[in-house]
Amino acid sequence: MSPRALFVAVFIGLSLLPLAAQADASFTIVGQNDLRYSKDHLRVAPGESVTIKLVNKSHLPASAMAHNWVLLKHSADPGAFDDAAQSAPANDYFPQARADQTIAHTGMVAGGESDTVTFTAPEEPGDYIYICTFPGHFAAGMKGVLTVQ
Ligand SMILES: [Cu+2]
Repeated sequence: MSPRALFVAVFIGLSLLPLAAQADASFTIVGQNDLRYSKDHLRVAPGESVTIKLVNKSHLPASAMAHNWVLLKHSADPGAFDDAAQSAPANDYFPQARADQTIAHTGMVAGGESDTVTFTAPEEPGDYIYICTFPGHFAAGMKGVLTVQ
């Protein structure tokens, strides 16, 4: 590569960096003892790279107050998915047999801990539901909507 071609390549690369940075969406969501996500509505662009950091700020033991974040496909029934999750305590309440109904999920996070997941937003615009599958939490309202538009 000639010095001039190298210069042009580097220039183009640098000029694309801000675009790449803008194309990423990053959210920190906190769960505590109130069985709510601190953010119950997220907005992203189709095909965008999305990073979710779930932080559990509860001081209760993990057996009493852990949280996860599970983003469901449109094909999934949230209630049925949550029912199935209750049968999977050994897998942190994530029903592996229904993994194909999810777009992304974090691990189950105990108080004082966090987990991060990065995924590609669906290309199909619409509202996608996310839920916490720790026993009782979804039923109590620990859910939210990720809007792709
Ligand atoms: Cu929870």
